[in-house]
Amino acid sequence: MDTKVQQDQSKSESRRQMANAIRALSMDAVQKANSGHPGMPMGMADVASVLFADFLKFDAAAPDWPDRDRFVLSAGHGSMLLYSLLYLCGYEDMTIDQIKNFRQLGARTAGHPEYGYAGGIEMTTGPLGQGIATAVGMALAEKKLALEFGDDVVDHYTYVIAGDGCLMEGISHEAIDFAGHLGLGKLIVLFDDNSISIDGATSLTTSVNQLSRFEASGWDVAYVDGHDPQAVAEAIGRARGSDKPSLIACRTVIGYGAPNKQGSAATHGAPLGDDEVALARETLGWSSKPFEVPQDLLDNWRACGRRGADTRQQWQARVDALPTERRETFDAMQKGYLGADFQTCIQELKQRFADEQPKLATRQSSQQVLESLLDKVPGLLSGSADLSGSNGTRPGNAVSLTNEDFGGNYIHYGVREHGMAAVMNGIALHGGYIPLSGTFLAFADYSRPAIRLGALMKQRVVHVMTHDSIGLGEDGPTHQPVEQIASLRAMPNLMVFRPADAVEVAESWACALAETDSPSVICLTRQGVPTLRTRYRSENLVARGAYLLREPAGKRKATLLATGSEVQIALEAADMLARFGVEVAVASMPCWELFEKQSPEYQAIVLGGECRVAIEAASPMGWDRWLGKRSSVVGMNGFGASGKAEDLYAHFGITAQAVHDEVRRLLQI
Ligand SMILES: Cc1ncc(C[n+]2csc(CCOP(=O)(O)OP(=O)(O)O)c2C)c(N)n1
Repeated sequence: MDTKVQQDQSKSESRRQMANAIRALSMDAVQKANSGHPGMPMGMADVASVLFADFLKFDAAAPDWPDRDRFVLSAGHGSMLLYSLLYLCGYEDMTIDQIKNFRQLGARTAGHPEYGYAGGIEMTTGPLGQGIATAVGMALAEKKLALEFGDDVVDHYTYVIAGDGCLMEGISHEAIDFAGHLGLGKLIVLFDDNSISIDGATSLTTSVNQLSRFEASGWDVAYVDGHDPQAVAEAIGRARGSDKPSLIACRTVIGYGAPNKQGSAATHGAPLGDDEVALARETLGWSSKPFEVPQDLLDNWRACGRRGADTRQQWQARVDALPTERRETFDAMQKGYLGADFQTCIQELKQRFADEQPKLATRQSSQQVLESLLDKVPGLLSGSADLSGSNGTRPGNAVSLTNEDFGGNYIHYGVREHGMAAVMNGIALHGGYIPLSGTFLAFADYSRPAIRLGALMKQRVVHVMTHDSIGLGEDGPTHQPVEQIASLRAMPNLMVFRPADAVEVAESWACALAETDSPSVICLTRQGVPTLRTRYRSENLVARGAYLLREPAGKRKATLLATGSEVQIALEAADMLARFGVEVAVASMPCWELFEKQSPEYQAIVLGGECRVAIEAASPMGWDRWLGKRSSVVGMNGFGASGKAEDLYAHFGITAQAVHDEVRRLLQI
């Protein structure tokens, strides 16, 4: 046997041993927790060992090193695969006690990997398909940042492990199509091609040829035996050389090593059982006790964890040697700073809007705000799901990012709302850019699962959602959001803004961008609205969540609470009531989540006395939290209709007259 063959064989043998450590830890942790998914980690252990031992650029001592390769476990149910790898490689957060406490309250080893719980977890998966789509955003950000700073500073791959489930989900279509179109050559997906999901064989539910599907989307594809380390290594090596994204279908046996259960759905999501675990130990030749890894093997793994340390130091030296301004810009973009001119820019916009008092749709004033910010905020990356002209996310100074030129600051996401939201999460997680993009508010439902993960991971992502009520008019009830605002407000960590005029739009943008640990939705009108804040004040009133826009001249009899385009209706109603001798206050409430954070004293000042009427052209659900006993909501109690905006407001009774009548009814006068 020649030396090369001998070397290859001994390397493969070493990788198999390393993989068995993953298998043992995974089956033991699931067994101890009496819950979890052993099948996937046992099946993909060989592939993961090759990836981590021979390819992945990382340094376990520096999980946040910006130029590390990203590894996304899209098939998040196989979390023990990731936790085993992090422990074996010596990540500080992942101790053996964490592995022993798999899935227990307070442990870093949650059922599905949770972003922020431990270094080395690049994102939160769980909902299948999100990982692969988020990874597209990471790879996109890498390619753009590399263009901007050069591959001396930015040069890393994004690897994904995805299963049948991830590839069945619709979002995978949006993601792979987009990645293929953009030619994200440093995105490499390792497909756990085991033909098993929970219900049994995937032949029950799908006949798709994944290789053909990916190939048709512009990917390079390969097919390997996932239990042959050398074949896996060769395929990854080839994929790294491609200028297209790559899919490597790794043929694996789910639960590999469990003699009676491997290859069956029984290993997918249940402990193997003590007897089968014991038999698996025999089959794999694993004689160590539960949670013990032989020292030489652990040493091998720990050496992998340190493998990237030199590379990282060399990278740091190159960054340190950059001209000062370049280095400062790179650091500032990594930290997501908004730039020195950000606050001045917002104040100038507010001053201009207050002076000029334009009657503009808030989507239009938002476009003006963005036009100013795009030049000032480094790394601001706009886009839209094919509604650029309608959403106002593409101001005149936006430059399209295309597959030929990544230099632009505007992404045409195509008609892919779900994929777009996930890609934005990936861009934010990667670092370097601040993503924002637009669609219609009614289509928030299409992107909701990704918005939710962004909220769970506390990522600064801005979702511009226009055409925010029946005020959009003739497109009718399919396009008129009714329940979306309430449902978005129900989502933890998400800030929902519904500004009333141009000044509030500028302030909403200031809040959304300055808040680095929450995503935002900015709901904007299609129809024109007057400027209501006609006197310039430097204070950001939207940051209070709600504030009194009109205070009564005499004793306050009631308070009108409104958001967005309905604030002007509230003001008209207040005038009508004043003419009748009834003094009411008008509170604009552009962001409930921020109002919630105010002191009870401030809240009491805004909310005023007992009698309150809320006005919002949307589902009344949720308003009761701000209303007292004598109160009501003027809103939508069903779907909208097709017609002119003003006719629709009259038809659905969302008018100043209706508000006036409601106040008088409540006051019994
Ligand atoms: C959006 C979503 N739907 C359903 C689930 C529940 N679920 C978790 S794993 C799984 C089956 C996945 O099959 P596969 O990707 O083949 O994983 P394997 O059985 O090979 O581990 C399902 C339906 C989920 N996590 N996310």
